[in-house]
Amino acid sequence: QTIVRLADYRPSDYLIDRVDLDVRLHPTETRITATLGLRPNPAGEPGAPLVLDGDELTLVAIALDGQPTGPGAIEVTPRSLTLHQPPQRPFVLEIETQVNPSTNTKLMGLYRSNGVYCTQCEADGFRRITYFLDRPDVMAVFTTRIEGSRAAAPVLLGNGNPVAQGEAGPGRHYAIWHDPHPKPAYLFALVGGRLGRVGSRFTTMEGRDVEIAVYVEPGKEGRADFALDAVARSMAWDERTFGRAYDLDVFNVVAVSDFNMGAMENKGLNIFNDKYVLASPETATDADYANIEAIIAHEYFHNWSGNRVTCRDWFQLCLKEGLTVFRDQEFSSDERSRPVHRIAEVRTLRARQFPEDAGPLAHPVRPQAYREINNFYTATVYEKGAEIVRMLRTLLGPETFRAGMDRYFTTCDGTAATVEDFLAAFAAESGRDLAAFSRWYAQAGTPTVAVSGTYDAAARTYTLTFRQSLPVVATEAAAGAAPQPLAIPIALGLVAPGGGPVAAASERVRDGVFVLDRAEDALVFTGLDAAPVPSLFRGFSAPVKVEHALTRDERLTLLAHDRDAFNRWQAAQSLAMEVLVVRARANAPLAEEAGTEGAGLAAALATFLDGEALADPAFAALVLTLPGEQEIAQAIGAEIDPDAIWRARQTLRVQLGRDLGPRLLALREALVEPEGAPFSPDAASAGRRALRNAALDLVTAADPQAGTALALGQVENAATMTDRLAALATLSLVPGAAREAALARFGETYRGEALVLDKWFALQAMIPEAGTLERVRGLMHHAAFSLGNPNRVRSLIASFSLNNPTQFHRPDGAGYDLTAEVVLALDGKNPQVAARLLTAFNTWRMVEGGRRLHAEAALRRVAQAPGLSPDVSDIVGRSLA
Ligand code: BAL
Ligand code: ZN
Repeated sequence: QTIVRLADYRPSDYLIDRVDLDVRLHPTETRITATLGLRPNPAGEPGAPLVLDGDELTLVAIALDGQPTGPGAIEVTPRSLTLHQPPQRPFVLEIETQVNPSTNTKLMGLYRSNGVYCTQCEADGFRRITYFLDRPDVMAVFTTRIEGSRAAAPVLLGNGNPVAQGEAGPGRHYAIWHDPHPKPAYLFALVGGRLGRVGSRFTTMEGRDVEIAVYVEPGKEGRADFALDAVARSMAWDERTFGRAYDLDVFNVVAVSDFNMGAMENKGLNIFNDKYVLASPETATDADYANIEAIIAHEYFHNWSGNRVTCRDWFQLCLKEGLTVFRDQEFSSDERSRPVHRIAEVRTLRARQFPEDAGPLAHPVRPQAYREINNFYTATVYEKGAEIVRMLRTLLGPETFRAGMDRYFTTCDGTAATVEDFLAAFAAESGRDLAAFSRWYAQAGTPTVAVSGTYDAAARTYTLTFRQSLPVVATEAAAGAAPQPLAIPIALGLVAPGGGPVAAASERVRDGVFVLDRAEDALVFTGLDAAPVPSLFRGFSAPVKVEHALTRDERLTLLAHDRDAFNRWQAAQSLAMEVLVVRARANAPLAEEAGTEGAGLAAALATFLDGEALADPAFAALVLTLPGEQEIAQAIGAEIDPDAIWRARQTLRVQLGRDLGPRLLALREALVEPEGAPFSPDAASAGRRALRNAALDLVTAADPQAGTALALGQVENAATMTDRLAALATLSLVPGAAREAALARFGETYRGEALVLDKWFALQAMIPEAGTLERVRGLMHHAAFSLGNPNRVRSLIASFSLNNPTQFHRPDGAGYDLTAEVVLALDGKNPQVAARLLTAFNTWRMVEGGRRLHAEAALRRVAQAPGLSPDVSDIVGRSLA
């Protein structure tokens, strides 16, 4: 496997300005004629051979400027087609290829999902349709003629605008689509199939009348309305917030059942995993609604951050993904509750990205080298990438940030850009030197900021000392160079010991933000009559770990009084984390009480709930939710025993459930939706459901018998999938006949609903009991399960391997064995999904010695298997390095 390095980037020797595609759809013998308008690139090497990418293609015919190529003029290998002496002037290559969409189990290129023809071309799928310069800096204007059976494919969709349609012989028809915006091949898409449609119109701020539509499996149109509405809201938001308008006459979204990713931003034709489109109160949870809204927005926002301005090469992936995640997070924050959304973002970052940054797969947000680009669609590129953009806004302020975004979009429109181009726009607008800041893109690993505060009563000063330390991370490209200090924005404020703000100044704090841009620094506040409580990294202003030895009373002050909601939540989390880490480290047994610290937390939460749970139930539900097992493992850092972590967490849950029980039950009553109230997926309604269900969960932890009765009633009578599934999840943690019967009934009720069964698979795979492994093996034989469908694999297998720490890390190694076995079984079918599953081993070096040996043995078995895909080979190689 070769390593591709950023340092080796060279412009393409040839450019393709125009692509005319003629695609004749057929289940097993689809023919594609590509007419490519090429020319030598002035920035390339004159006279170089033209090497087109290809993958699993059958070459049928090729012509150069209308003439068949002579003997020896071309050379075809399994991965390329080379024209040895291309003309050094504009020329036309006509290439006919044949592919088999029905056997394409990799779900890259052209494939069929439930009989629907669809495509996925990012990162390198277009080369599975025709030979091409399949790199993002080669941008062409595409015209696509799609021809297919009228019966099997009445709907024919392409990129851009529709220009013609008509008959194409007996039983066949065609449609022609033209996309006027030059684009790289990874943004190409087509769809052909029998699909239901919902549609509406949107008039842009420029006065363009846009037809928007969502296509789904026939009969499921009623479940597409929410997604359709989310498209219109996304369009309006991007105009309001970033001044970006849509630029075609149509915008289509198509939902398919078999999809490797969440969705794909193809120009004018977004293709979605149906999990992120279809929603009804009976089948989708509030989390599903929120995800649909966020992913619809994400893919739509790519139209500017990704499509109009694309990436020069795949090392710049964060340029479109980090930026677009930031944009979708802002959208969701505006459409929902900003503090609640921020907490959700940080929980995801800590549970997924921090472990990635601390493990063998760590890489900079902009990697320097890769073997398989498909393995870099990671939490680091996406979520940490988004945090970098957010920090930029914090550093520069909202107005300068917006001006920088405008400059970036304007200057880079129609180009394939780099991170340097992005930062240059902000440097130009702000006049600031962003060199130290730019290291966020280059240095892997999560920084730690150690803070200490000292009050000098005589001088009436308060001094905060900050020290940043950065892990040395060896990556594919470099053997762990000494990291340089980063520019870290620290949003902060001081709180009086009894609550209330403190009117103290430091000239180095501007708009509530101090920038730590050297290894160590100190900040002095003057004019203070008492030691304040510092509230640091408000809103989680930088993706760092903070070491700050606040006392319990100081944390309680923040929980009760800080004006920053994120830090109020963080105070509760820190109080809980202290208890959890101490108990887990001590390998403490399950108990009814988590000691005085546990009781103290329960008392603080009681005060909090009494004061404000009903005012903001969504926030209250998050305050009640303890740090997750992965996060606790990160806090412990080494020699992890997942069982000890689970016991610590369970003990604290039991204590909270017991000490807060009457309050929680009263809250459940107070938050009941009135009989017959119409369903709304809005944030307020979802928040009420979240708090009721968080209460049910804790009550059941403390009193399984009473909780089971409540949960059973809720499973039977719930009006929404949110409530039904939450109750079933609570029940799933109480072993016994009631659980088994409820699970069986649920499985039977939803036997025709694949996406609901996914939830059922996931919930069972996450049961923290020794019997789960056999349960998962059994469910792999369920009629609805298939290794060929990525959603099924993720719901059953990945839920076990990535979200059930005690069972994946079973002391006997059987959890590792199951995961390795599935990875190998899947690799021949769908290497991308197999490789993603294998990342479950990311934390293997952190677990205690016995488990570590089993994990290593399982990884070595994978590594030694013959014929591994590049995807799995890359992950296993880095995991063992
Ligand atoms: N570009 C791949 C899917 C996404 O991040 O939007
Ligand atoms: Zn994206």
